[in-house]
Amino acid sequence: FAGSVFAAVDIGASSGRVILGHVIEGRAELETVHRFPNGVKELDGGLRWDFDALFAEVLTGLAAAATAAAARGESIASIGIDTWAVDYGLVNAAGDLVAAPFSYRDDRSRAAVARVHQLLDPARLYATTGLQFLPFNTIYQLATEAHLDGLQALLIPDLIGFLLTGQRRTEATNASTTGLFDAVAGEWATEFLSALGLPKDLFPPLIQPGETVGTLLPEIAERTGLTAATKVVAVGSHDTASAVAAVPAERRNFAYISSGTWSLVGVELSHPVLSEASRAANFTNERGVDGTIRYLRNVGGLWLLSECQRTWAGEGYRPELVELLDAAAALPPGGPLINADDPYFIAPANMPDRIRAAVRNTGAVLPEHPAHIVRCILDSLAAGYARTIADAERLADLSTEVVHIVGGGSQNRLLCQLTADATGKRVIAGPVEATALGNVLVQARAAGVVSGGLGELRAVVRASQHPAEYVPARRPAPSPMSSGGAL
Ligand code: ADP
Ligand code: LRH
Repeated sequence: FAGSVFAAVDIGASSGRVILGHVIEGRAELETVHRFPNGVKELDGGLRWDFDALFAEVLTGLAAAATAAAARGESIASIGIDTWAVDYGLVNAAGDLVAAPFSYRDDRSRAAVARVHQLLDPARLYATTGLQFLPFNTIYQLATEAHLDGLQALLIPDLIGFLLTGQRRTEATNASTTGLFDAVAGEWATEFLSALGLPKDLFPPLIQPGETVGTLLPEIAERTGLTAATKVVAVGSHDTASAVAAVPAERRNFAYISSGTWSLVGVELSHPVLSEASRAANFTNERGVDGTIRYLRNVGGLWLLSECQRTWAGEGYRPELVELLDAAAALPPGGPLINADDPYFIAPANMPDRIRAAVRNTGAVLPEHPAHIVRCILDSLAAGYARTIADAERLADLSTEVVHIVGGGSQNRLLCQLTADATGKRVIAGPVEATALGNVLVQARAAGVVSGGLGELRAVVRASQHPAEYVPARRPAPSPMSSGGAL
């Protein structure tokens, strides 16, 4: 397979990219050939994703990938697709998307939660799906749909795969975020579909990471310059599943934080934890690559920060991110904290005001300057990470020695240091593009370029990058001279 490269289409809530991945002699090299912004839009009376624009970016990216590969005398062996979870597009029998997919940030699903819970007790839902309650889980979104007859729901990466190949499948790691997937059996929880009056074949059949979805439709091959024999291979199509697959862990006892728009904080298990205590702590048992369980919580994320930046930019204040982070780092520790998980922060509206209000509710005061808001966000995230890792250790009955931070947020040195301080554990930061790397590695394994399980894939990640390390700040040693209070 010398000379084979793989294309990863990786679209997060804040940006997308098409990346070429080479895996040669146990090392992976990534080359970003196309990058584009993403975000929710007010469209047709709701917060939606501009899917037509996203799909056009995917085609532009694949064309750029074809050109870049050809320039090196290589050919693209396959394409893998991953995006954020939970959301779906509805497709009719003719294969047309009937509307732009809603975003999980649209609040229409909130009203459906009580209705779903009347039909399906939350304890029963958790015992089967093991899914963290989030008001936007697919199950609640589907409960708002008035007409589903003759339609199929395709999760976003599956929708892209369908438009590329004409094949309809549901990739299993992402299926596990719907609230309609049995965490133990690894199959659809069809009894929940029937209880909600949803068609049994609402979702296409499952496919596992590493299996082939299909080959490119002739018109897609023509538009991108790829050959029609190019395969689309299922990867961990839930972006977090691909990111966790590329965590460069050396041993088994590690915690991870996939840090971007959201922070997905947890551990990897071989079996789900479906206890009431786990439900009370709102932990999720999402499916990982190779049937692993991503036992984690969705803790708030850098959405809080990027939304503040958006608001400030609207007011004419546009500092570089690094400038804001440096100013926040210069502030003393011990400032006010908010609960970054509060659903209050889900919608896109004036974030600095909402953070100030949340701080006021705790009885504290946040000074006016943006640096204080940034520091409050990062302190609150780090506190949330520490709490969540401690909860995961307790609930899954294990202990971790190291915290791996991957994704865009792994570049945030202040956040990494605050996380080391709050957890008291060593933090290893990177890769930034773990998601695309996990995507590429699953394709490379399907092509026979690498072999083995997640341990072997992670060894490739370790051989391919230089992570940054953060050690917990040493607490000041108690001084016999100090007048009191020091521990
Ligand atoms: P998603 O996949 O959810 O769109 P990413 O993993 O791309 O998110 O992470 C995006 C976030 O990473 C941004 O909101 C930003 O806070 C952070 N980030 C990106 N670049 C940097 C950087 N150079 N330094 C610090 N943080 C960064
Ligand atoms: C991160 C993510 C996360 C989900 C959220 C909807 O991009 O996929 O794992 O909880 O988006």
